[in-house]
Amino acid sequence: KQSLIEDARRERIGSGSAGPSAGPSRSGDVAVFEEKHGRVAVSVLFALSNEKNSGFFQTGKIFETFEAKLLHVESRPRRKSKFGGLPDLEFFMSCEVHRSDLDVFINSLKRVADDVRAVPEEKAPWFPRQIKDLDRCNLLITKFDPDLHCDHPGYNDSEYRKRRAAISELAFRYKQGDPLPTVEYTAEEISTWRKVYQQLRSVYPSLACRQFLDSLQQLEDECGYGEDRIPQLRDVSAFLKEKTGFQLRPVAGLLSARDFLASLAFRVFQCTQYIRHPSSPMHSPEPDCCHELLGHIPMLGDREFAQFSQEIGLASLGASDEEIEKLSTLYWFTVEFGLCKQNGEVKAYGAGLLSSYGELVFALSNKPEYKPFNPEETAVQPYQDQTYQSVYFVSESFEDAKVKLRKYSANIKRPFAVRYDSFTCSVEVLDQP
Ligand code: HBI
Ligand code: NLE
Ligand code: FE
Repeated sequence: KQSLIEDARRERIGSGSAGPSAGPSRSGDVAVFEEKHGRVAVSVLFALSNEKNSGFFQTGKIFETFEAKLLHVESRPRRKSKFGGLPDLEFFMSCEVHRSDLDVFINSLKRVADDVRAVPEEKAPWFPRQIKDLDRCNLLITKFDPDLHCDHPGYNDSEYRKRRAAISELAFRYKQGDPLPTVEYTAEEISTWRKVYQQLRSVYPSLACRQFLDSLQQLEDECGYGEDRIPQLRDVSAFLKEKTGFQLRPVAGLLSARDFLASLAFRVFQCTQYIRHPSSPMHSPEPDCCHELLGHIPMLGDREFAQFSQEIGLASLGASDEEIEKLSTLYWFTVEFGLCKQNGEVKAYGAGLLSSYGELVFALSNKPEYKPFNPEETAVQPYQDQTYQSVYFVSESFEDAKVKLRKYSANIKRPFAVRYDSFTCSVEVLDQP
């Protein structure tokens, strides 16, 4: 028995020195469904006869030898053993192993177990399992970069660009669990904030939804919101944590939709900390602290809405690129630009509206087109990210939007289901029945 393990170890060292194998992630009859940083997650099904009890412990040794990190273990009785004793057991194990070890690992299992088999699992993109994995969700997309895009209002303003770079640096250095960085805002930045705040505050009572108004009032009473100072992420994050369990993390700019949505699954909201250019306070095509603090934060303080946001996030984990595109469009027409009915009137709840005086007034002016929110249709509606939307979707209520989204998410094809465990801030991955 010992020699078997020794063989495995030797083979492992041998194949390890050959370097990581390139090419497709399918190895023999084992489906690989995740890959990042040289480790892959595999699901293996095998059977062990119960005549000799040692089989299970031998497979255990193999997992140990290959430093396999177990993700899931299950067993079930298979059939009565030939000798009429205890039934044989069938095992299902998911684990992470080094990519270069995969073949040898499987071959080693085949020597001690019967019917080592593939679990019909499709390859799914990597996704974070624990809140600290969000440190790896940092793919920025350069869409409205003041350094690269000549129509960005800050393109010709070198002071502005320097400031943006310095604030971005804080986000690049941030690791999950660090205290949130504070920014000493300049008088000019505060003056931009003041303009934005005053203009918007005057129209909120007639145009914003009830949940937003309630939450903003609390932020003004308890969290230092007001026109004279730009709230710090640290204070706001502590406020939200108490209200809905959401917390903030700093981000340097627009993230890939996949990374951005993934953080929502953990009730983490990625927030920019710089402010828009002073030349265009009433609308900015990119997120900035006005957008996060005025548009998103009050909504994230509402329990129902927080849950809606997290559910979009959970639905995105491991989804295909096409599904991510649809979820991100759904996010766009709800969380960013959504309208909802309240007491017979239509109100704004989307953050992109609640942070842009120009678009907020436009969206509720009866000029654009309005459609009822319906995930299948909304998910494929082309959208506008440079200027105002030409169509807005109206939900009956958050509850209604949540129920519809849940139905939609349940139809997304994934070879597994996910469940968030709030005690450990981690995502459990379950096999789809
Ligand atoms: N990144 N920082 C940041 N903020 C957003 O609001 C944001 C993003 N990346 C993608 C994105 N929004 C949209 O694609 C959503 O529709 C997901
Ligand atoms: N247009 C919004 C604003 O001006 O605040 C920002 C939208 C970010 C998606
Ligand atoms: Fe946003």
